[in-house]
This record gives sequence, structure tokens and C-alpha cells, in this order.
Amino acid sequence: MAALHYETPLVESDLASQRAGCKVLLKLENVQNTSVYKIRGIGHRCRKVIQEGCTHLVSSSGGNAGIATAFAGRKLGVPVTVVVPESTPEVMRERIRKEKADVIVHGKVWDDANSKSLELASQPGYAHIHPFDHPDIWEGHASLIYEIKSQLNGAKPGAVIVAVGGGGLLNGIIHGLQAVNWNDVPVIAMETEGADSFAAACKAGKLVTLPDITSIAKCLGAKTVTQKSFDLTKEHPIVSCVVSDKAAVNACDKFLDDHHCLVEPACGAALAAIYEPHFLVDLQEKGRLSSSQNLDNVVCIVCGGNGISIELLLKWKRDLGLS
Ligand code: PLV
Repeated sequence: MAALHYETPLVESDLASQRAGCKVLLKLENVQNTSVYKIRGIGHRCRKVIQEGCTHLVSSSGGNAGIATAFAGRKLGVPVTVVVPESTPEVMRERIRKEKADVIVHGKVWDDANSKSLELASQPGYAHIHPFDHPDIWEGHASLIYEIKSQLNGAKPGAVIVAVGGGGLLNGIIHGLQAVNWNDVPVIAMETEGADSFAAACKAGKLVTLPDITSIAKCLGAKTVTQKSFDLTKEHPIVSCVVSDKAAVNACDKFLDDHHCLVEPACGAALAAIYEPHFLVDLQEKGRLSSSQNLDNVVCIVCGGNGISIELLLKWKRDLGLS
């Protein structure tokens, strides 16, 4: 059966390269089905549980994973319920409904919505579709690297930039890098202040649960990252970086100017590594990235996202003093 996701373009961006000071390639997951990379892993997982006999999918989500689950369920003919927290914007809730799924709003942040979804999913025939913490999800996201490898004709990227929420994308990217023997390609793991559970774990040397999610990048808002993400810090070169909401929103705004694509702040966190002046060069100068690392072909995963509209972007720009 045909995959639920598309192969997306990998484009060399002169404008992004000029901003970053090295050759930047953009992996445009914003043009993916459902406008976000999520469908790769979620689609793979949904298909598996349906093959195993599941008759109802239950997703807990900041929004995008729910949209991807709803899309997969509609395509595969299985009803879907998505539990989102109050912080999920109306544009995302509406998008889920358009995929014919039921939306339940529960709790303040994703972790609260997740507890509720686990309760619902305990009914017979129901399956819980976690937004980031499952090996099937990582396996599905790893397809990003297989595509990139073929699009680069096997040439190695200088680094891969990803946004980190609960760590599902990060785990999938590293799963892919390990599978193609690109064990020395560093991953730059980007988060925003107030949604920085991966950085907190790296600093503490163990998993940390944040007291609250205060960043506007709610889709990065998992209070605790997966154990797997933390374990991977011992296996693979990962540079954990935290940027402000202002830097993430500024990156969304500049990306819109440069490429005419509108993405949400969760994706802006990754783009900030390109759009914050000297960001990558500084990482090298500070020794966080090896100075011998050839930064040509830095791949930024433009993860996309539905939690954005022109109105929201203008509001955040005003609130953060960017306009
Ligand atoms: N969003 C999840 C978790 O939210 C969700 O439910 O949609 N970029 C975008 C646009 C995202 O939507 C997400 C995750 C991420 C990045 C981070 O991905 P992760 O969780 O796999 O690290 C609370």
C-alpha cells in the first residue's frame, strides 16, 4: 500500500546560506501531507496498530501529531479521537476536525492531555498513538535520512538541525543516521526557553521534568523528553541549544520573507540556527561543534507545523517586540 507521506524536496537555499555563513540545505517538511513531518512516524505506527486489529485510534497531541493521526485514520478508515491541551490554538483544533476526528480539550499542557488519552485508549479495540515516544514513530521519521542520503547522492551532510519537543524527531533522525553509517554527522538539537526539557536533561545528566511549559512553541512543550533521547547523547554527537521565543518567531518571519512559507515557532526554533547571526560559527568557535567539522551541506529539517496563521505571527511579533 502506498505510503501516507510524500518524499519532500531538499533544496539548497542561497538566502539561508548567506544568513548562516555556510551552505544550507532545507528539507521542506512543511510541504508534507498535513504540513508537518509527523505523518512519517505517525503514519507508520497507525498502519501497524490497525494491521494488529485496532478499531479506534486515540492521539494525545500539542496539535500536529493529532492532525497526522486524524489524517492517517481517515485514509485507513479507522475513527480517531485526539486529546489536546487548552494551549493548542483553535486553528489546530479546526484542522483536526477537518480530518473528521473528534477533539477533546483536556488540561493545561500536553502532559495533562496525554494522561487523559491513555485513559480513553484503555478501552477494548482502542490504540494509543503517542506523539513521540515509540520505536515505530522513530522508524518512520528515519525515512527523512534515507531520502536525504539519496537526494545528496550519498554525500554526507555537515550537520543536521532539528527541533526537539519530546524527542521523537531527534530519535528518528539519529536512528536514520546510524542505519546509513553516518555516525559522525553531528545533530544540532534546538529548543526554546521554557520548553527545553532535552537541554535540562543534558545539563543534569539525567531526565528532568520541567515545572511548566512557558514557551509559545507549545508543540515543543513536553515536560520530559524520552529516555531514548537522553541515552542517544552517549552514542551520537548531539549539540543541545536553546533559543528565545523571540529568536524562534524572528526565524519564522525571516523564513517567510525569504521562502514565502509560513511555519510555526516549533519549526522556528530549528530555523533560528540559520537566522540567528553567527549561530553555527559561534558553536564552532566555542568548541561545541568540532572546528574541523566541514559545515558544507548543513541540512535544516524544516519541520513545518499547523500552529500558525498570519494573525498569530503578527500577534507574536508585536508581543515580543519584533514589530
Ligand atoms: N509536536 C508534538 C508534541 O507536542 C505534537 O503533538 O504535535 N516541530 C513541530 C512542528 C512539532 O509539532 C513537534 C512535536 C516538534 C517539532 C518536536 O517533535 P518531537 O516531539 O518529536 O521532538 C507537545
